[in-house]
Amino acid sequence: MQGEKPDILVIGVPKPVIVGGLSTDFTVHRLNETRGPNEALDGIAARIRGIAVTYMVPGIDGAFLKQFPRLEIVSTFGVGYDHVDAAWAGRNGVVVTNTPDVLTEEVADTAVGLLLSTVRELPQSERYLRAGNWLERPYPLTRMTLRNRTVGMVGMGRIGRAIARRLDAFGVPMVYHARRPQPGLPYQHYPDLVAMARAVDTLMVIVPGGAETHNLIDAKVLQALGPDGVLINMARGSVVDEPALIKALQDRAIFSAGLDVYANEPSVPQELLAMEHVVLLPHVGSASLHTREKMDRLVVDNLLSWFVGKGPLTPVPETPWLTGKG
Ligand code: 8YV
Repeated sequence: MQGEKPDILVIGVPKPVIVGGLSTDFTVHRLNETRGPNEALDGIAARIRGIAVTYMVPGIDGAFLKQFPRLEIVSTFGVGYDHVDAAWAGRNGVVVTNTPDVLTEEVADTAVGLLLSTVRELPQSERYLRAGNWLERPYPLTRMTLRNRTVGMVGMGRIGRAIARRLDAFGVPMVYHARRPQPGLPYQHYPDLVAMARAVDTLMVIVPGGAETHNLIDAKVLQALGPDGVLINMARGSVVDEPALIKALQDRAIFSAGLDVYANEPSVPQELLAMEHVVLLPHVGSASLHTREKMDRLVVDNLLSWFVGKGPLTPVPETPWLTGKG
């Protein structure tokens, strides 16, 4: 990189791979993570040309971003970027990048693990053994099984396809709901989500968060899924109407749920915690050292690539780089 080092603002936990990776080529400033993104920027705002977001810090919106008159790029951690107003950035000539692909297989592995855990009650049977109950009698046979289930995929993007590949190998029939049918897929496409929920007994939710998918899984969808129904959410808490899900579980309108994400993380509703038959993971879809390091590295590499003039490596669709406005 030639000339003066660009000033980068790091928002969120100062991860070593990100802060260390940036420190040679950039002047790195850190926003105190405990005070969130809206604290006073102590006169550095005018110098900032790039922002690195190290996890899902909420509130990276237009009002926040417009404090930086020289801002060129926001490089955020995670494939989901609903915490960044990418549309505002796109309209204002700011590139946004995320970290797709490097987490696809890991999240798909976790999704299948959560599905199996939920239908075969694996966490519950493990708790049973630890409590010494096996010495008394065997764990009860599970009412649910993956055998004879049909999975309705809600979303068929990169991670959805990786999950589908795994379920194909398991011999599990699948159909999918996506805005448009996708060429080359052997599964039936349902344009109508309620109709798909009625036709299957298992939903695997793997769509992006944001306004378009807010409360997509509502009371009507859960009702259509029915009393043998299992809901797996690997996407964002915002995609599921959480109070409606709690009511459906309490009323046994559906049988169970496996959740990796919640509306108000890291807080999980007491009603869900109280349900023994529901499997709750603390948003660990991509959370291995192996994969998180690749995601952190991609946050850095997007900034490096941009500032040596090679363009962003993984821009989001709203970014001017793709729409030709930049
Ligand atoms: C992360 C994710 O756990 O990539 C995503 O969209 O949800 C996960 O990989 C998330 O970004 C939390 O920081």
